[in-house]
Amino acid sequence: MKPHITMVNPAAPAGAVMHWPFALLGLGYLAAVLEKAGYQVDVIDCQVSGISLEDYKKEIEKRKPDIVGVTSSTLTYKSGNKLIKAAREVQPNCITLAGGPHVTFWDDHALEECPELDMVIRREGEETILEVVQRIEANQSLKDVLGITYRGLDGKIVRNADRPYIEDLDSLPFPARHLWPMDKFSQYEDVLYLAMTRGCVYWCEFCCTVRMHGRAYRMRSAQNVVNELEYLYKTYGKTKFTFCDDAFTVDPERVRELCSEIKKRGLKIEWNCGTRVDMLTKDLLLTMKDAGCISVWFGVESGTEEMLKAMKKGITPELTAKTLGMVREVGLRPVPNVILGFPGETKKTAWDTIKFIEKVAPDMVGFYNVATPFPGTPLYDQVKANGWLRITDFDKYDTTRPIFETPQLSMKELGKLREGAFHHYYLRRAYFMDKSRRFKISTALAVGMHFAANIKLKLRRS
Ligand code: B12
Ligand code: SF4
Repeated sequence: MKPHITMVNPAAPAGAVMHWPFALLGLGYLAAVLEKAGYQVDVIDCQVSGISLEDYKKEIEKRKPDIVGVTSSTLTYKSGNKLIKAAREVQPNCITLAGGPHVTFWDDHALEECPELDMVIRREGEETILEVVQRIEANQSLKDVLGITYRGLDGKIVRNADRPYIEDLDSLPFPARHLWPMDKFSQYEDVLYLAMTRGCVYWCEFCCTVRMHGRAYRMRSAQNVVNELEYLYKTYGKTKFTFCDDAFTVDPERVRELCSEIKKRGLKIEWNCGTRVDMLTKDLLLTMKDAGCISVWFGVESGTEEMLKAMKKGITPELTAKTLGMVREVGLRPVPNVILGFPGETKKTAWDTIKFIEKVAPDMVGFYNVATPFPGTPLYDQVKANGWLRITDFDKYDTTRPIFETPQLSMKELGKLREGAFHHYYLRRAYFMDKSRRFKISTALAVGMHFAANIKLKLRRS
């Protein structure tokens, strides 16, 4: 009989700062590939349903899956392990799999820390999970399946060789969003998520993605992406989209093809995307705007040359300023993402960055993240090797909380810097004097709130 597979997204730990839920692309692609091969698949998304552990167990008891596959990031790793344990408790014969950007680099630890976990599927999962499920169905050995780490017959952990990445991304079916309660997402936002590319050629010290999805860009064709946009519009009636790519504009020609296809098919949509500051021209931005783009996310990371060098980001503050200026000039919104507290950061470099962000994106509050050492990254190795790691509880790795300290910056100082960055933004003269906000009660409230918080912060500091 064909195995029945339940895919699970664990809830974020209590107190973690999280984005609102949506149909995850990773799990969606895996489910779609399995469905296409004729398997019965369903999803329990604990973030979306908010179910308790007891109710989750009842769901597993009801569904009786033969295989349970849990996705996890570093932040949801521990919650994921609890769900694997619980699945085994109520469905003792089920086979348990884990995948995602945490366990890929924590495979042997995961198998040691969670005895109920049978296998880790490393990196890109579509081809591997299909082969694993087919082998389980045929009762065949898993010993030569690429991309898995598992327990051998003698109980020893075996790590098979890596699997090559999928080159033809058009060959993948669209994510199986129908397995999620899509209506429910409208209460948070009206946007659907998709991706055109996988991988990256840069090698930033803090980044997990390029080590997950490979040091090369793989791309879907413009036709294939617009087919998905059209399908999403027809199926869910949505006209707003976010591209989750790390460097959406890596191939300007592909982006132009995409924009021209959107126009050709007459799609009246709005979308945003993320990219690097060295991958845009004014002309490309205008083409994107004309095809519905409204804002562009950037990994700006820092406003200082020295921190950008330390991160091996491969950009300069000058280029960031120029590109963000260009984005504003053509009438799009630049959204800067910042990392504070990378090794080498001092109070001065952090404040230089905060002021830089306010200059290059004066209408947007920057997304100030705290440098977080995710396993598998050089940052993690550096922090461990120097004995700087202070928080080993992965439940705290939500990128808003300091995890390590360096000789230049304590965790307490870093926490205050991040808080200070937000207060500073709202207390600027520029914010208060902005014509669009000047006479609004909400502006007065925002400024008042941050003013009070700033005084509290200063009192605490003194
Ligand atoms: C969209 C996105 C989000 C979305 C959705 C998250 C998600 N889980 O999909 C939102 C906004 C919610 C989000 C939030 C966060 N994110 Co985020 N996010 C991304 C982003 C840009 C794209 C994810 C994606 O769709 N990728 C494409 C799909 C196809 O790949 P995938 O998700 O990796 O899935 C494949 C494999 O991992 C594997 N796989 C995954 N799950 C499973 C399960 C099984 C059983 C198997 C067999 C295989 C398998 O197969 C999948 C298909 O190939 C990635 C960067 C990236 N390019 O991946 C960062 C990334 C995943 N996020 C990251 C971070 C840090 C966060 C936050 C902590 C930040 C924050 N405070 O908001 C939170 C934590 C979220 C959580 N639930 O744990 C880090 C994770 C690092 C880590 N080790 O955990 C990444 C890698 C970015 C980075 N540069 O480091 N994020
Ligand atoms: S942070 Fe962005 S540019 Fe740097 S390696 Fe990761 S995906 Fe590439």
